[in-house]
Amino acid sequence: MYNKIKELIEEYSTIIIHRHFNPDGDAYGTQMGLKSIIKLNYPNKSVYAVGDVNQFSFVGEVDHIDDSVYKNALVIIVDVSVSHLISDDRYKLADHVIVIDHHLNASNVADTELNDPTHIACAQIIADFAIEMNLEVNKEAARALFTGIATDSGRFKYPATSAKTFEIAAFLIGKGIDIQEIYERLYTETFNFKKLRGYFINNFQLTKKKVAYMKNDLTVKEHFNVSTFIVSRGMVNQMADLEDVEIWANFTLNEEQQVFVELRSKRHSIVHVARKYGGGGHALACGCTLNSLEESDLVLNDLDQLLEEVNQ
Ligand SMILES: [Mn+2]
Repeated sequence: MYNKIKELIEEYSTIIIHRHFNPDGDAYGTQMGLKSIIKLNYPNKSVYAVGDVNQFSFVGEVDHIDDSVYKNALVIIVDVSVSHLISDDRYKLADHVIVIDHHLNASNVADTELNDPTHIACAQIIADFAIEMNLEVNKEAARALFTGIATDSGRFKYPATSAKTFEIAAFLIGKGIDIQEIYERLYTETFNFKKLRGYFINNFQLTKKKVAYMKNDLTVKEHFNVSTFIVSRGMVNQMADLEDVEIWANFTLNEEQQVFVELRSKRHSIVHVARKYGGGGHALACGCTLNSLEESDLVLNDLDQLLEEVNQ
């Protein structure tokens, strides 16, 4: 599959790279790292990165392009497979769409698909691709890809972190990147963010099977002046690393009266619960969307039942 992707990159003169909404370090890092690698190895090609921006924009600048650029272009979508999560739906205008992802979802938009969940980060796939295909990687690309790997692996801590992860990290560090600069960017918090963490630590609840959870109505984001995304995905792991807590869940209402659900588990796969409610993701880190905070109890009941079954 690496060969096929390289051939497609070589075939097209215009390449536009997409990724998911609310980009995390991996989505951003993969996108910017791939853009740098293609530009470095194929200087005559026009390469663009598009999508919404947030605090991870230190990794690289997005491009603002006209619809006409998509004519006869190759689109590469990274770190996401399914249409409703892709930032900027103009990928539909492209001549050919490649999806490169490591989530457990089949793509509904790909002409060519590479999905390898053995990689802890999509950025790890891109680095592996570059190494295997003998493509040059410069410091700029290495900085972006290292950011992706460091963030999606929870700083080299999550279970899918492998020997390969460290080999690739070593390769990227060898390109002269400043790890301290990257970590300072990743760890610096705003005053509100720090206070919000304290709020979570002080207020989470437990079900009878000790699923830790928070239900957040709109007052939480308003009080701390942060986005729904920060309250939701940004805060779920404030309930991690708790004694006797195997699973934790974060339910966050938004202005459209939808509830974003973030589910995490220490060791038991929970992705089937996310899928039951129309969501998906990784075995131990996944999510879904509900129509009201009351429905949260259905999810919590399913998680309690799961723990009852696995602990029998
Ligand atoms: Mn990822």
